[in-house]
Amino acid sequence: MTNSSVHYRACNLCEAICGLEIHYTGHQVVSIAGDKSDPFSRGHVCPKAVALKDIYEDPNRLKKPVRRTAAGWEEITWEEALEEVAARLGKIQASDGSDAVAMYAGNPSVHNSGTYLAGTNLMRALKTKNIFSATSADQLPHHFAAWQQFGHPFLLPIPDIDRTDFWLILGANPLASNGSLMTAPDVANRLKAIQQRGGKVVVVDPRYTETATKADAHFFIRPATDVFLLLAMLQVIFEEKLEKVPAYADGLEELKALVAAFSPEQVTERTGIETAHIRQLAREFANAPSAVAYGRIGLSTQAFGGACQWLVNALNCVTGNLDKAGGAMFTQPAMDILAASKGEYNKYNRYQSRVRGLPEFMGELPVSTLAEEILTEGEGQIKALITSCGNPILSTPNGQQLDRAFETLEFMVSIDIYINETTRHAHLILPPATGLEVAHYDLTFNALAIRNVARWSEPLFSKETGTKYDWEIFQELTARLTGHYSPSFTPEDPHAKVDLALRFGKYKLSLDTLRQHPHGLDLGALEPCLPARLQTSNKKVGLAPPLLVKDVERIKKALAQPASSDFDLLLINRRHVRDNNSWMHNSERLVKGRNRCTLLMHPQDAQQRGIETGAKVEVLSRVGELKVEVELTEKIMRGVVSLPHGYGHGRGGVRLNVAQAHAGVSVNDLTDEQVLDDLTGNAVFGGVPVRVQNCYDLRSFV
Ligand SMILES: Nc1nc2c(c(=O)[nH]1)N[C@H]1C(S)=C(S)[C@@H](COP(=O)(O)OP(=O)(O)OC[C@H]3O[C@@H](n4cnc5c(=O)[nH]c(N)nc54)[C@H](O)[C@@H]3O)O[C@H]1N2
Ligand SMILES: Nc1nc2c(c(=O)[nH]1)N[C@H]1C(S)=C(S)[C@@H](COP(=O)(O)OP(=O)(O)OC[C@H]3O[C@@H](n4cnc5c(=O)[nH]c(N)nc54)[C@H](O)[C@@H]3O)O[C@H]1N2
Ligand code: SF4
Ligand SMILES: [Mo]
Repeated sequence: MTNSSVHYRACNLCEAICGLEIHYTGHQVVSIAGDKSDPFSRGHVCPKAVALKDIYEDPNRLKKPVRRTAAGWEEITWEEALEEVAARLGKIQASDGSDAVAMYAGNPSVHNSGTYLAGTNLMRALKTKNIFSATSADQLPHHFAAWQQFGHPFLLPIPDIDRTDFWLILGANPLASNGSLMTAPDVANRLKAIQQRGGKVVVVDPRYTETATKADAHFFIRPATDVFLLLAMLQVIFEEKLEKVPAYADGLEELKALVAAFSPEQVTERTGIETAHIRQLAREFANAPSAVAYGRIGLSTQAFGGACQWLVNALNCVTGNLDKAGGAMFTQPAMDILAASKGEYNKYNRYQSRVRGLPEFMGELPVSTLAEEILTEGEGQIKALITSCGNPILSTPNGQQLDRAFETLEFMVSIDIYINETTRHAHLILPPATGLEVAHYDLTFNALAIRNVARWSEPLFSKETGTKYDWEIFQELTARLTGHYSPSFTPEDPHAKVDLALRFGKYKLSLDTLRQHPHGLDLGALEPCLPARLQTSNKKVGLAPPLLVKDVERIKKALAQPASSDFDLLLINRRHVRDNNSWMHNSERLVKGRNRCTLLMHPQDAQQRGIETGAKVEVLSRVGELKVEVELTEKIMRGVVSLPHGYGHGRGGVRLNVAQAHAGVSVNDLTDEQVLDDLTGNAVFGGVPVRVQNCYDLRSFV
């Protein structure tokens, strides 16, 4: 490595934002390792970091705009592509109205500051109500609860795991996912440190996960019943007078009255957790010197996602653990996205989706309604679609229906680096420079980190001649769509905004200061900041906010009358440390080894159905069916089966050579776009009713 140069940057692939030390010569990556001098990640990386090299070198990655023709994809110039996109979108909006053009923004939008900063302007310029994103298949319930309880959807409490004495993890598997809405690189060692200082970690999950194996206790819970468990824990805490409620909390008496109906006895059967265990869990949580409940995607993507996040916040608050070291705390980031977005996101139900009448939240509509908005004729029908950084075909409910819907679009353009399951439907694909070629400041994840941190990443390699950054693409499109384009138009680097925000921020930093700290800056542990930082009009934390209180009726109904179904198993999802949603299976080093796209099933459930390990089974749900290899394990609860999310690369027309050789099946060919968290509109992936049978059963039946 003597002749190589070294570059330091943050890994932008997941929320852990690990510091990287990259050795390179010329335009060749020699090695990628953890940056031991990064005070936050301390040298930690996961196997995905090295895949940044694979993405950089990937022969399937697009570098020039392409147009779909009868003879296949043809490369065209940027000028031609951008003109065509603007002209076709403009024409459709002129004849069918603004809403006829929709946009979907996917997850990497928030991992790429250029995209994030420039993308919203394009959304605004479209003047369409049909804005969708991965948010409504992910963390929307967290924003909803934060808006209702703390006054701003981005005021998200972060578990202070470096100081807690009791970490209750529900519906999250940070050892595989590396954490979410909790930027905490090296979560495995942080978890171990809790135990080493005498603390405790408890996991509640229908699967005995990688995180559960490291925890002090694990409880199997029946999918989508966490809301009952949380209500019962609160009931015990109030009944036994274990609460320590801060003065700035509002609605305590109302909350007490609401939870009274949910004793452990009432919820034990539905949750599958013994009453004694619920009581003990509530007591231990309330009596710990400090404790924090943390519920992530397994809690958000269920029928009571919003209520679950409300009750997690309530549990932290009434036990005196909100805004306290070792509890759930708020960040005070160097660039405060809260200040930058005051008023803009506190919006709910200003308009509804056309077909199903689903409410808007934060300027978006639920992605579960995208297909029907395209397929249902009438005024306001979606005729054209822009996707950016997204693969909704594999990542949102009922992917097969979306496949059919996208086929009918008059025009579709994708801003993306690959021809994948979604973008193969596009008429044009506009590929941005990405990864090691871009500058990056983690606007979102610095603001969700368990310490106040800041870091700036310079591009390692200059982008190739003739390629464009995502922000250049967005700005050129926006200018054309709004009539502000002229041949002299020059896009402006949006990171100037970051510099400005840093200068005016709490720590008076600047991009130059950050450049002098290539390993990142640690700005200290999270500090108490309530009630000052609250954005509610009465400067109080709402324990019983009106929209959530209203949802309790639905919860009561669900407890009294469990839905009956012809489908006798409940499907949940999982992540593996070498996956990243749907888009990193084109790296050989990440997909090699044993087939990971298997259906996990309990041996007794298998025996009942005459299924043996390694067998190919048929999985059926209301919306679809697929065939997959089964893997028997006692690490999954009886009555529950699990598939990974993000596979299904076997669809025709995909150009991902490595991923296609490890195609797997898409769990979202089974998930149901009609079943939502009715309160927030979030997609439901946990507890999808399915039936599983040997493939030959079906043949003999026919
Ligand atoms: N059943 C089920 N479904 C799920 C989940 C689940 O757990 N179970 N998880 C949900 C969650 S949490 C999320 S966040 C969503 C993710 O849903 P999406 O964000 O829609 O999907 P991804 O698979 O992340 O696709 C990312 C896309 O971005 C492209 N891309 C990568 N880097 C760049 C870049 O720099 N610029 C541009 N323009 N494009 C880029 C990739 O090629 C890919 O097409 O999926 C959700 N869907
Ligand atoms: N390696 C890897 N890392 C990732 C990603 C990835 O795809 N791969 N994706 C990134 C993204 S976009 C996100 S949002 C985060 C998500 O990060 P996490 O929230 O940690 O996601 P998962 O690992 O899917 O963990 C969800 C857990 O919920 C459980 N679960 C399912 N249903 C229920 C239920 O009803 N109740 C309870 N209590 N548990 C349930 C599942 O068994 C699973 O263990 O991960 C990020 N990091
Ligand atoms: S944990 Fe996340 S941020 Fe860290 S190296 Fe892996 S993918 Fe990158
Ligand atoms: Mo996500």
